[in-house]
Amino acid sequence: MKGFLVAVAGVLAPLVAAHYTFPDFIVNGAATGDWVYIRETANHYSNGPVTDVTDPEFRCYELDLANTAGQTATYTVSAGQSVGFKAVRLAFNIKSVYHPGYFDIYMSSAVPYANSTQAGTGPTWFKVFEMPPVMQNGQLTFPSENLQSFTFTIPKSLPSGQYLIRVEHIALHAASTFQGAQFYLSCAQVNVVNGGSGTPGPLVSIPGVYTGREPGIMLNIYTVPSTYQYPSPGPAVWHG
Ligand SMILES: *[C@@H]1O[C@H](CO)[C@@H](O)[C@H](O)[C@H]1NC(C)=O
Ligand SMILES: [Cu+2]
Repeated sequence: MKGFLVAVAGVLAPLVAAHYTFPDFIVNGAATGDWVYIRETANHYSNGPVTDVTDPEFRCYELDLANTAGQTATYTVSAGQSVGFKAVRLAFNIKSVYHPGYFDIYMSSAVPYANSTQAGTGPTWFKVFEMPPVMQNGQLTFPSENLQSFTFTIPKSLPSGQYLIRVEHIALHAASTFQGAQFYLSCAQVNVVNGGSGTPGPLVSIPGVYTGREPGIMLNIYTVPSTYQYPSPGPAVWHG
């Protein structure tokens, strides 16, 4: 039996070990169950990435574009609270992001509700968090690599209301050609209370925010010069 398990793992590992999903929402440090407040993604089993940034599935990668939103619960959180996402890698259930890449989180107001399929279909998205590659001692390094939990504070000035929170990890290990970057993503559904009167922005559409040819998306991470500064794709972070 042991030999059989090892043999199966050996066959499967090259297919799935390198991929991951973000099925768990984190509130105040505690992770919720898989796909409860996060729309179940089409790659929930394969863990494979999105590579076409113009695909409607680039928004939230739902298992079912028409129905998954309505089947997902909405978590009520306060502005100023710490929330986030936990990564899971299918193989051996190791919880972490595996590839070198760029990590960020977007939010979008959700009309009429976070559980509506039409939520987030306009130019309503703004970036709230990022963890870019950084140059260290002449080496490009990736702070998000091998992390399992990613949290940020919902700005106190964010107006109360229904929102989507979209996590995105852009894996860059094979990004030197067009569509070589791998996008791992999912969307949480939240109802923000105790908010303020801030104006989030800049606002972008998803899909639409990227062409796939940005210097932070299409690049060879192994050949950059020691003076290289990674250019984050997409809008600047809104801090509230
Ligand atoms: C969608 O969210 C709204 C607002 O929270 C809620 O009233 C409604 O019951 C939800 N729909 C489903 C199908 O759960
Ligand atoms: Cu992978």
